[in-house]
This record gives sequence, structure tokens and C-alpha cells, in this order.
Amino acid sequence: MADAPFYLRPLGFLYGDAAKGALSDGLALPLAGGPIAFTAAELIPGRAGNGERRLVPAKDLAGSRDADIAAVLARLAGLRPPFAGLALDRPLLMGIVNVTPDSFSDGGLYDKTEGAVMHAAALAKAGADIVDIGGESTRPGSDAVQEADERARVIPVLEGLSGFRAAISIDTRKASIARAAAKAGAKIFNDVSALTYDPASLAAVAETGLAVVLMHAKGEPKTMQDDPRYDDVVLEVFDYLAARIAAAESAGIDRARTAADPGIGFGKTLAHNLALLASLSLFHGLGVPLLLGASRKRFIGGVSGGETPQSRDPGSYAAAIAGAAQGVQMFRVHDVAGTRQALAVWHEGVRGGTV
Ligand code: 7PJ
Repeated sequence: MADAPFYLRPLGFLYGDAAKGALSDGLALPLAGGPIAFTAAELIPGRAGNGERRLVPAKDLAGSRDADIAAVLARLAGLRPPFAGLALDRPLLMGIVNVTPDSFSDGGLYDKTEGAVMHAAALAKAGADIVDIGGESTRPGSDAVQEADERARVIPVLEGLSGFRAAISIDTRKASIARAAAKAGAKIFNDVSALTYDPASLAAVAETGLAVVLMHAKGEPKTMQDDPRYDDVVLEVFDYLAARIAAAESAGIDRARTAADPGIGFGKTLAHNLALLASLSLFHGLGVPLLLGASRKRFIGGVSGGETPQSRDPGSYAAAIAGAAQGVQMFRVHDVAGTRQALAVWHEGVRGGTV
């Protein structure tokens, strides 16, 4: 797929009553269908071009007769249908359940089926809309896991969650695990390789009807943090995700079943991660719901203290707020209750006195 001729990065966000007023006065456009509105966008020339970046008011974009601008705006501003049956009109929380002996933040704590089921139930009680069950650690430096081991870790947990109230997501790179998970009730295939690791994955999604999260990663977990380089990380990650969404569509996977994730920490330096966080709004131009996974990741320690994953929760809340402020719809987090509280207070603080 050709790289985009240009990109639009929405800026100048309005919330609550202010957003409604500006939308009805034609001074703003809805971000991914709203309720957030944006009043301007940075127009970024394509990677092959050499023009300058410039800020364009939303009302000039809306009045533009350029067909390419209209096409990007339609994707940026269009309402997203529910994802895996979940309405996207408020931030959704995906709680993390690691069923791995070596997961970096809660290593070994939840490696037994019963413990994992109980942890998932606690996350749902704390307000998780989705629980993400993973049996293969993909943290930097980790080794791949055999299919049989991964299956033995995660499938009993899914079986233990039958009738569960939160939607179940399976964090795997393997088509056979995703298929077995779908049979055991999973609704979402969360693939950090964006359906590239296993050649059978595109067909598995097409045939099972699973929703899918396509995440950007550069390289394999084992080596991905060995000096990753990009010319422009934001635009390269965008083009990669656009290409993966197109590949999924060609394989018969409807866009409505697809979400995208820039993959914080997957083949990225601190500067790369921060550039992505600051430009999340641009990714709405993919035309699909966005998921952000920043919880307890190492970049938080790089910004401000936080040597251990357990000490990075305040930074994790702040990263979720940075995403929510840019209209990101889903957050993959360890501390569901804490993130929920942070997002709820932020939301009240920016609504503008709606009663
Ligand atoms: C992510 C993930 C993420 C999505 C992991 C960790 C490493 N899936 N799985 N996004 N991270 N979609 O939790 O630190 O960022 S595993």
C-alpha cells in the first residue's frame, strides 16, 4: 500500500458543552464521531514530500473542496460502530491478566488457572469492560512460547470464565490459540504482531468472527529494544497500521471488527514512545477505534522516576488521560480501579459544567 500523501493530526480539543457549541457553530469537527471535538489540525506532508507542516482551522478543513482532505476527514470524524459489541461513547478499560510465569509486572502471581480466573473477576468488579488473557510474555527480551504450553495456560482460564460479564480478549500471536479461545468464549484477538506472526491468523479472524486488535511492533520481542530506528516514528507506525487494516480487509475482515494500537514499548525508544503519545489523535485517521497500552511500561520510568513496574501506576493514569484527551477509546491497564478513578475525575474536570 502506498504511503499517505499527507496526514492530519487533530489539535485544539473541546469537551462537553463547549464541544457541542463549537460543533453546532461549525467551528469544530467531531473526533471519531465525538463527543470530543477538534478545532484545528496539523497538516503534515507525506513522507515522500518536502512541504512544511502547518496548522489549519477545522472550519477551513470542513469547507475544503480537496477530495483527499475530505476522505481523511471522513475517517477522522466518522462515528465508530461498537467494537466486539461494546459501545465506544466512553473510554473502555481492558484489564490485564497474565497467565505467564515470567510476566514483567506481576511475574508468577497469576500463573495458576484459579488465580487467573479470580484476578479476572476482580478486574471486572473494578470496572473492566474487557479482560485480556495472555499466556505468552512479549516483554522486551522474552522468548517465544510453545503452542502447547500457551494453550495449557490460557484455555482453562477462559473455560473458568464462561458466563463472565466482561468481554474476553486473548493476547496471542498464534492462530490456533485464537481459534481455541473463540470456541471458549473469547470475543477479541489481541495480536501484538498485527496478524503477521502466524500466516494462518488472517483466516482465523475472518472465519471465527473475532474482533481484532492490530498492534504495531518493530522486530521480535527478543531483540526489538536493540537500537530501534525510524525516520519518523509517528508516520511510519500510522502507515504500517493502515497497511495491516487493508490486509485484514482483503482477507474478509470488516473494518468494524478492527481496532489499532501504536504499540508503546514494542521496538521503541523513550523518544519514540513520547512522540507517539503526543500524536495519538493522528491515528483516528485510520478510521478504526484506538487502543493504548502504556500501563506500567518502562518509558514511564524514563520520564519521571518509577524504577519498578509497580511504582509506575501514577504515570500509567497520566498516560491514559493523555490518550483519553485525544479521543482514544480503549486502554489496556493493570490497575483498573485506579485508571477508572483517574479518567472519571479528568472527565468531570473537562466537561464544562454540564448539569
Ligand atoms: C500490549 C499488548 C499493548 C496491546 C502487551 C506489557 C507487554 N497488547 N500486550 N497493546 N502490551 N494491544 O503489558 O507491558 O501495548 S504485553
